[in-house]
Amino acid sequence: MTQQSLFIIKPDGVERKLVGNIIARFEKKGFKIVKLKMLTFTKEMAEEFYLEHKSKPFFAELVSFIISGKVVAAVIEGNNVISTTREMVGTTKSFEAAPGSIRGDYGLGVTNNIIHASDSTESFEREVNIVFK
Ligand code: 3AN
Repeated sequence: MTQQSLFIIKPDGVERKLVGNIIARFEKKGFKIVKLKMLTFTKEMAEEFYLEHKSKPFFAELVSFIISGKVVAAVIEGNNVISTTREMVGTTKSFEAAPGSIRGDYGLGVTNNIIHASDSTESFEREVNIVFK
């Protein structure tokens, strides 16, 4: 099923010069880049983006990290792209993520875990409206 997903290379990924490498992984997998941009999140955007985590103890840290530097956001398209992208990204805690996944290969922590990717069609639609509006 052809669908779209959104990924965001977080400030740690940009700072560590992993942008080209990460985009290349998705292109090599066969996904098409539909939209691509570099931006800096405002606090308002970040709070809306992470709304589902508002009550969590790590919310403030999450928001301050995503606004701490430039990010690269992309919409990609392809067969089953949402779940395949999540597999390629790896589990939330970088130190537990499987070798071969992006977080497993490059991630250092939980907040600083290199990349975000939409986890469902609903999340994709909500997120793309914040990042590419
Ligand atoms: P994922 O990005 O793997 O889908 P979510 O949606 O559960 O993870 O969490 C969103 C972000 O919140 C994560 N990428 C991570 O940066 C942060 N986060 C999640 N759980 C924790 C935690 N226990 N402590 C600190 N930060 C967390």
